[in-house]
Parts: sequence; C-alpha cells; structure tokens
Amino acid sequence: MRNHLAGFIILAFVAAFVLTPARATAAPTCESLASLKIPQVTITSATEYTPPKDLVIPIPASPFASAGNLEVPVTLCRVVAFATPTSDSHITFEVWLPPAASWNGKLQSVGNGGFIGQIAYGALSNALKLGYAAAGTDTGHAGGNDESWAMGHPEKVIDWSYRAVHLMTLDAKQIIRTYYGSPARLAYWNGCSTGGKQGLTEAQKFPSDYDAIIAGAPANYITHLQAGSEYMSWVSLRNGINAPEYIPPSKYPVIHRAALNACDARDGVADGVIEDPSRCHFDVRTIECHGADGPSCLTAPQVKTAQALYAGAKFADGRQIYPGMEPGSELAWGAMAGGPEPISIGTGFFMYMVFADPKWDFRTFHVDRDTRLADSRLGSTMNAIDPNLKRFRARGGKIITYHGWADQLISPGNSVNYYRSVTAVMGGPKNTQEFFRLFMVPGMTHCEGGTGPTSFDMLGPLEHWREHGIPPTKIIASHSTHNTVDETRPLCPYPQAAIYKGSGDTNDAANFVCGNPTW
Ligand SMILES: [Ca+2]
Repeated sequence: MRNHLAGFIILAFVAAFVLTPARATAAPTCESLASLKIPQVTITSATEYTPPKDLVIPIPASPFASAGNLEVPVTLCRVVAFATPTSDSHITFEVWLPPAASWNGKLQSVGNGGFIGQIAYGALSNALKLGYAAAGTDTGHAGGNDESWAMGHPEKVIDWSYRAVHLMTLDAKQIIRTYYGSPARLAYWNGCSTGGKQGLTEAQKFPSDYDAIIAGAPANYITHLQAGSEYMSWVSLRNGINAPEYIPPSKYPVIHRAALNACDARDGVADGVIEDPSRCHFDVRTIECHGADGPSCLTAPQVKTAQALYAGAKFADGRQIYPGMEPGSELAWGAMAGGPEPISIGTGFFMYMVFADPKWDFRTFHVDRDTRLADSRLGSTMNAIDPNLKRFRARGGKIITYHGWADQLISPGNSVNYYRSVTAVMGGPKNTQEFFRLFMVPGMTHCEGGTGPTSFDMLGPLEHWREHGIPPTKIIASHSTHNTVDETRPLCPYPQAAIYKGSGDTNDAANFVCGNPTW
C-alpha cells in the first residue's frame, strides 16, 4: 500500500511538472552566470565582450608570454572559473559562449600542449568563431613544461592526467545548459599532443563526456614517451657535445638526404617526402665515413647514435619501450639530440615526477630500470593506453587520430601501435574503422609543419562522420607558398597510403588514390 501511495505521489509530481506550462522566463544574462552555483566550483567572472567595442580580450600571463590581448572578432560570454575537487587542486577553466542566435548547439573543448599549465586561448577562439560553445582548462596548474609543479603534489598530477578535463567537461555542460536553457546536443574534443592524449583519456575513462574526438599526435603513453625521449637525449648527450657519439646538427641534412635517397621515390613520387617510412628500411651505415671524419659522413660512433635514434628505447630483453624516429624526421632531431642540454620535458618528468629529486642527473638514466619505475609510480594514473573503447563506440562516438610521420617529439609509431591495439580488442580493422580512424601525415613534424602538404581540417570530416554517418575515406591536405595552395594530397585511413595513379600532376590530390601500398 505504501509503495502504491509513493508511486502515486511520484506520478502526480511528474505529471504536475510535465503539465505545468513553461514560464516565459528571460534567458539569463552573461553576467548572471557569475552567481551560478556548482559544487566545488567557483565562478570568478562572467563577462560579455561585444566587438567592435570589446574586440580585444585580456589573456593572463604564462611562462612563455607576458599577459596579453587576443582579438576575438565575435561576441562572446566569457566565463572564468576554477574547480577544487581536492584541497590541493586549483583547476582553472574557461567557457566561451556565443550568443544563442549564433550557437551551433554544440560544445567543443580544446586540449593542451606538453605540461603547460595554460588554457589554449587561440584554439578556444577558433572554436567560438565556428559557432561552438568552447571550453578549455589549464589542467590544474599554472606554469610551464618543466614539471616542477608536480613534485609533492600527487593530486595535481591526477588533475593533469584526467581529472581537470573531465570536471571541466561536466561544468562546461552545466554552464551551457544554464545559459541557453538547453544542453549541448553534441560535444567535440579537439586537441594535439597532450591534447591528443586528453581526447583518448576521455574516450577510455569517461566515454559519456564526448561524442566525437580529434586526438592529434597523442602523448597517450606518457611514461614510455618520456622514457623514449630521455633515452634519445641520453644516447646523444650523456658525454657532452664534444664526445665522439654526438652528432652535430650540421650533419642532420646529410642523414636526411641519405634517407630520402633510400626511400622518397619508393612511393612512386620523388617529392622530398616519404609517404610511409615504416615501409622503408634505410641503413644509416651507407653514409659512414670511410676514412677521417668529414661534414658529409658519420663516424662509427655517430652511426651508432643514429641507429639508436631510429630504433627507439628498448627494455634489456629487447622489447620496445617506445618507437624511435622515422626516416625523414632527421632535420628536426635537435629537440632530442641537439643539446647541449637533454630535452627538458623528459628530464623534468624523471626529475620531478618519477624521482622527486631536483638534483637528478640525466646522465644516470637507465632506460630499463627507470622506465619500470616510471610505470610502477605513474603508469596507471598518467597513461591512456587502454584499447577497450566499447563504451565509447556503443554510444556512437567517433575518433579521428592523426600523426605526422616526421614527428620529432612523439614517435609516430606510437599512434600505429595504439591503433593496432584497438583493432585487436574491437573486432579487427573493419569494425574499428567504423568508429576510429588513424590518418598518418607524411612529412609532418609534431602536430604541424614539416615538408609537403601538412595543412588540413579534421573537424569538418569528423562532424560529417558523427552527424551524417559518412566516414572519412580521405582527407585532403595542402601546402601553400605565400598563402597560395601549390600542392594537395590525400591523407588516407591507416594502413592505407596515398598512391599515385601514374599520370597527371603530382601536386594535385586528384591524381592519387587511397589504397594499400605494394611498394
Ligand atoms: Ca615520396
């Protein structure tokens, strides 16, 4: 009887709620969002900027730039807030809201780079200009790439690893609901490098947060990525830049030319770009000096160093820790191997996060032992390598990953490895490609730049896929000189590559097809 009564009361309540006509309440003003109450969140400010009156909005200082101004040519409601899920947390985030009339009904959150503790304001602005409500976070700390913020702050490491983005996402969605009176109909993630890792983390850990994800050059295997980076610096620089094994950067073009000679034309087009370096087996011994050292050859110790950079870090038993550099990336080797100091992001990782010792010396780095230590101390918190994306797929989620084949900071083989691990768990390549596609970008360095056509739009194809069910079978990349496009080429879903049809202008994407290479 009591249950029936309770049921009746609930029904009556629901009916009253549903049947009550919506009151004609005025939409909340931007400024009124400042008084919105969200648990463990403080809204610092909510300010409307209307160009041309308020074309320029102030941006806080970062370790890399003084406080500045950003031109945002569209009206926005800028909400600045911070979340404090733990007593040691201070996760700053911003939500930029276009006027209701120009809102596309969607959220786009933007990712970060490295361990940089600052919101990616330029990316926020780009999303806003497309009609998105946009969100970004500083990942829970203000500061730079040296990871010193992490020492003695395990909660901040968790914030950086996954909590900041997840909470920002929930809070941004609530702010959007409040401002527009309806929820975002779809949520997109857009990031490269750490931003790529953040996207994959969301798909793995919080699959309800996003409907579609762009995960560029993902730093998703953080412990092994940093071990791999530190290994490359250690191999090159442990005895200083006057040691026999050090390769002076003046020789990088020599190695690059030799790699191109071995591999460039194999893909059918001698264009200075290796379409798929994993299919090319360049032997750097071909440029070993026959006699004395010279500017156009490598000494025997330098050959060993180059071989180690290509091979990447390995455990003592030979298992790969992290892939190495690909043939074609040589011009950008300075980041890891140019010195005189080792790569700061890798050294900072071991110094502050793994060993919590500001006096730690990279010359003591032991790749097998220290990778294991990093894994045991930080792997489960920081890595985003879970190939099980079933929950994300089940709700219609789509992922595009892209990675430059000449990436000098995050080895492209890592994205291939993750993609393969997903196909193994998600029912093979065909089933995987129904929701997750990887586009390798020949010649591209970390996230952008490099040689050849490396400009592209991943967002449009992802929208088309998620919202209209049309998967991207190719994505056209372009190269421009003085703002004029002078080369286009299709990017292809891995393991496909762009194959020249054999006739026509090789600078025109129309003369290529995506297919399985036989070269
Ligand atoms: Ca080529």
